[in-house]
Amino acid sequence: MDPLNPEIEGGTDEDIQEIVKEPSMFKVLLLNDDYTTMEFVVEILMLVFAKSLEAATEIMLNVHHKGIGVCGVYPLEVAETKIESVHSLAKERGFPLRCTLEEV
Ligand code: TYC
Repeated sequence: MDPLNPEIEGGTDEDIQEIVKEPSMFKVLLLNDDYTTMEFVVEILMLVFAKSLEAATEIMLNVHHKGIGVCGVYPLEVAETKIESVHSLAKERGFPLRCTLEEV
């Protein structure tokens, strides 16, 4: 089956559906820990996820109380790049802050 010509090349309905589907989106999830400062988490949310001070504070407090929370929803490569930025900035500052992703 030629992915560029699924109908002509005899692709199944499933093949065709897969090809025309919107790209998958991924939630970036922030994890709580006992060592990263609240100020640093807010800074990260503003810098990496373009949140306002108010939105960043709300997300940070939600993660602090519940253990996990959503920073945003992005295509895979964008989500992965944001996670790398978080981990590298946290490492630079000596914080164990972690985040992960989950398909929507
Ligand atoms: N629990 C941290 C503290 O009390 C703050 C914190 C919030 C850490 C959110 C990580 O994703 C996090 N200093």
